[in-house]
Amino acid sequence: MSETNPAAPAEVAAPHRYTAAVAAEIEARWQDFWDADGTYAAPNPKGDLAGDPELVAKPKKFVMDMFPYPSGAGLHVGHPLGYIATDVFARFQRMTGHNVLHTLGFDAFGLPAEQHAVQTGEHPRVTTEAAISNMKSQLRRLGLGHDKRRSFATIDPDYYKWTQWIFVQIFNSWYDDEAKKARPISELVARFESGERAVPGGRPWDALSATERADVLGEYRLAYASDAPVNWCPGLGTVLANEEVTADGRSERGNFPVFKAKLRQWNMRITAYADRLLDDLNELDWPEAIKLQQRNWIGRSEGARVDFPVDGEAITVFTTRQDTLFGATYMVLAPEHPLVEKFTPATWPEGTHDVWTGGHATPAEAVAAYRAQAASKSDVERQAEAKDKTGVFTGVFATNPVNGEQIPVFIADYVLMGYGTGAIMAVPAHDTRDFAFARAFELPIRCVVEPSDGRGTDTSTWDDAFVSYDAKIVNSHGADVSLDGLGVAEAKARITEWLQSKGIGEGTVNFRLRDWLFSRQRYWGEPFPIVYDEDGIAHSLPESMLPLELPEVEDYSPRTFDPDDADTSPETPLSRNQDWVDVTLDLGDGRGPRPYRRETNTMPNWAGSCWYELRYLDPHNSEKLVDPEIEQYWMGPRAGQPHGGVDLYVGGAEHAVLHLLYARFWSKVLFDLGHISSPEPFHKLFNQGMIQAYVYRDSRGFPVPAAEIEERDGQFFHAGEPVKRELGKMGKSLKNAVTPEAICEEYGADTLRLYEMAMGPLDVSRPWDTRAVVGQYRLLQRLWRNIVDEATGDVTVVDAEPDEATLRALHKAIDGVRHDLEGLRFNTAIAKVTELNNHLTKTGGALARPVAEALVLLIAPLAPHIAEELWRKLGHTDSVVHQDFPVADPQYVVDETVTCVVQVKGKVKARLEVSPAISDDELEKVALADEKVVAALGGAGIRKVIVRAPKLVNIVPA
Ligand code: ANZ
Repeated sequence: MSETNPAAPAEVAAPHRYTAAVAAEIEARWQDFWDADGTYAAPNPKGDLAGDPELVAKPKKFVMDMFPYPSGAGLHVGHPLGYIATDVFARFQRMTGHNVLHTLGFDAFGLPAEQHAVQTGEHPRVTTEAAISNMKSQLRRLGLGHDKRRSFATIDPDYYKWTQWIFVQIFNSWYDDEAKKARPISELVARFESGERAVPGGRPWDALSATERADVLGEYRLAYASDAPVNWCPGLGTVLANEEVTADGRSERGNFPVFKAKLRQWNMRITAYADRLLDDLNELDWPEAIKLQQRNWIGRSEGARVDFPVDGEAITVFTTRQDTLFGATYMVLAPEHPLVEKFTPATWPEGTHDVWTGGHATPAEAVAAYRAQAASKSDVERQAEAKDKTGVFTGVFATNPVNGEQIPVFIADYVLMGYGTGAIMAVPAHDTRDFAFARAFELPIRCVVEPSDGRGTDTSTWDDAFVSYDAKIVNSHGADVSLDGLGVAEAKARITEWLQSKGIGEGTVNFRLRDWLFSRQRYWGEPFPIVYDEDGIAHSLPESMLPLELPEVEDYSPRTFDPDDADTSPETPLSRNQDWVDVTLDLGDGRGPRPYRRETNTMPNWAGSCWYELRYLDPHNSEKLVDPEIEQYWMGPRAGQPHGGVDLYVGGAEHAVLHLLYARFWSKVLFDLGHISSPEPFHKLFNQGMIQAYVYRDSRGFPVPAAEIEERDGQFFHAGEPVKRELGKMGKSLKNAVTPEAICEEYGADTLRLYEMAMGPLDVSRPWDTRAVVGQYRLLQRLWRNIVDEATGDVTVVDAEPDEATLRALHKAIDGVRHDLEGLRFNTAIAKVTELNNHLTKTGGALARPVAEALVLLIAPLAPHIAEELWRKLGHTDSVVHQDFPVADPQYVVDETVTCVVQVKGKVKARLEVSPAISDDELEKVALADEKVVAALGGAGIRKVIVRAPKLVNIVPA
């Protein structure tokens, strides 16, 4: 580190007190120094960021924040909570012998800038870059120790070149179910060519046309285009991922209706990784709540597929309760199920109940009417438990394979096309929804699981289904299989075996997870590195053509439509740029220059955050995504982290399933293809709480500016009028935003940092209270005063040995703060520093140098500017940032003494005050030398001494 001491502070008005003005001067000066010095540069083992080999040889720590979207509104004090926390932790790690990588980039593709562009015609890059630079200067003021050489934004073509490159890798690979990993698609082609693997459809590979081959490969590629039903939001003019649609079937953003529509869209085959995404969670150090959300999202269900014959076809159902097959009294298909069209007979068959027809003259009419009605509802609406069950009979009966019974087939919207097989066998006695449906449609309800709650097996007396996994099967025997008397698990096993032996079913695992819809009809996103040839076949661009940059356009908006008009389809902003769309390229595939049409969708804004941790490692590499040696150094698997990954990742709990699942998926693909050594991106995850704020509302319920509130006798007033106070979010719209600048101006950044860290445990949400900030300011003032003479500005410390009481206070603080910082308990760490500082203030007099120095080092991770300043004042020439964090001397940490009982011949003869750390030998010596013990022994010899340090000595005289 540099030896230079930056210029001394400008003269401040005497006395030399720590004031906001002093803080401002110190902070700006050290921030400049750190930048110029490269204090936070983390060296790589090689490449352009190679550096200090001694630092590289240390154990690494990669400490990372979820990177921000650069909002034009700038930061309020709630935003940097996590950034300060990771900074404190990173600083502590630097001081405890680690090479620490800590930086921050920007997740900069996003809708607000695009919407602004749509409204004003200003290029989103312009507003985004302005927002980034504003945010950078706001963050700089907080003294965050970032390695700025490693920062980037996802909109930088140098960055999204690699996002596109990763897309190409994913497009050009398939999931080998046998090897359980992704492999290059060329290997699959080779297997088809050689006949090692049968081509679906049965024809030899050679016999297929180019289009047919492309179609076959499309069924395997990990990134593929399909016509699957998607969430189309005419009001936004774009399709949305399931995760972006609210529980009531509207767009999360904008609250427009969302419809199911069949559109050709790119998807990522994340479902291929469902099992690995589940299994590998076990090795991660993540909050259990987040792991649980991922597990539920992936939704693994073990069950069976069973075929029910109908008219020479078969309806395949997915069930998790194959043990209840004998209780299946009807079937239900999702209204969209393709078999529905095949079945529907011309007239209602014999045995049709009136209630089944919905009052329609023919099955075709009934089905058409019901389908139209179902199409207007969201999946969530359709699945709602409480809702009345609706449906209609299709006019056909299927055969229950276990007992040959003819059971009616319905369509009903409580069965979803997108889950399982889109068809169920209904067991009304043991499934709540089936029970409600059966009651409404007068269908038989047959008990096949013996109720354990005393209600009996006569279902006509039941009010609801009997649902249990821990009961006996009854009424379940057919011609050649019986389940009677078995428990649920045994019955499942038995019937699955039977189904398999008959070739009419098999055990299977079903996942709730769907493939990830990856296209957006947007301008401000990464263009797809995909072109279509004259046959409409998709080709990926060679690496030499990346990055494929966004074209300049006149109009940034996707076409939006009447929000309620489902019969519309997307028109993307890129599609209107003929020069960019229609190109002649030589893709280097031996086919020479040819005309192509570019893909005109863009990637969703999750893409850029799927792999950014990797780019921090080697941000300027133009040859590779990341150099393997560098990736291994920072991310590779090691003891306790079998899947490698970032050592600490801090962010909000709202990213439980989207970003965190997508990033894990990309890591696994890149790992399988050999590009990285870490199959998991984030080893340890921590969710910080939110900083909330009081919202004040006037009599009409409108928020009034929080800064203008007066408090009198516990009542709140604005402009003389009483207002109501509640706890809410902080933000401009609620007129309660407090900016970090305002607090920095009043107290300094160190005070702000301390206050945010002291407010409560990091994972708990807490209300902001500007009036309480001054408490941390006072701590820093007292700390300063304990070291600096306020009259002269001179350091007051003396070269002396501290007294015993001070040593105890100091080492207890050191011990506690060390543990607290390691465990992210910053609030209690601050409490311990405060306690020590109070002790020193109370003792009075000049501090002994070792105490002053330790105090400064203790606070350095939390309040780095004042620590750096005091460290220099104490005469040091190098930065406090890379000093060793103090280590407690155990002799001062333990409680001062414990009482030891000394017995002679079983009787207590003395009580000694000894150190709890005393050894057996030493205690024996002390006890034998004690006056009372000597007297009790009366000169007799000693046969035996039993010592149980530190509490007991038992002496047996000869
Ligand atoms: C018969 C049965 C009997 C069922 C019983 C449940 C209880 P999970 O655990 O969430 O995977 N199901 C299957 N596909 C469906 C679809 N597309 N739409 C709506 N429901 C569907 O749920 C699996 C169960 O949900 C399956 O097991 C099926 O009903 C239903 F006493 O089959 B079950």
